[in-house]
Amino acid sequence: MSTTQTTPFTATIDLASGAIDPAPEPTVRTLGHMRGLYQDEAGTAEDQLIYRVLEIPAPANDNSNLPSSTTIIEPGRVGREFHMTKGHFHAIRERAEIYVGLSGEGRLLMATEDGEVAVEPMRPGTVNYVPGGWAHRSVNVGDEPLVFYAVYIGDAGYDYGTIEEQGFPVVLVQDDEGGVAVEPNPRYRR
Ligand code: M6P
Ligand code: ZN
Repeated sequence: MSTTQTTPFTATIDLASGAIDPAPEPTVRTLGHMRGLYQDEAGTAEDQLIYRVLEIPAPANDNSNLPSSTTIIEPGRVGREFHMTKGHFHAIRERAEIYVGLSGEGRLLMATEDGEVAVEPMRPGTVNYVPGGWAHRSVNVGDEPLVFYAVYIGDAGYDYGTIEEQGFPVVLVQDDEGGVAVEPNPRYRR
């Protein structure tokens, strides 16, 4: 793949809110966009805001360029489960990704197709490395918005279908004392 020539540019991120200047069109995910991903959706509203993604585009979808984005996950739960992203494998499985925590408290849930699991902390200043082959989902376990910045390879692509069909091996739920518990996902299937 040849290197695509691009022009240098600068964007600005507000570290507290995740807002980007110049402002891109946000990708908005409500509960209605995530049906089937939570364990207990009884009585929930289609328009419950879960998260937004703001992308700083890279000029070409190739393996020489690095698009990046902020994600803002609202605090809250669906049943006992904390608000989270859909989660995905990369369509090109070996493509890696970097997450930088900006605001709030979260967990980065990762899993391989063999069912290996990792749960890493996310808070201001954390740098999470997502190796190739690991599906990734971020989870807001705090009382404030979880804001993080992600950088990925331009041609990585999104495979949401595998997670929609199989789920992650574990779920992150609020326990009876108000803490964070990692429990086996009864609906997980490999
Ligand atoms: C991070 C990156 C993005 C991703 C977003 C939301 O910002 O990994 O590529 O789109 O999180 O996650 P998802 O696409 O799984 O909803
Ligand atoms: Zn990714």
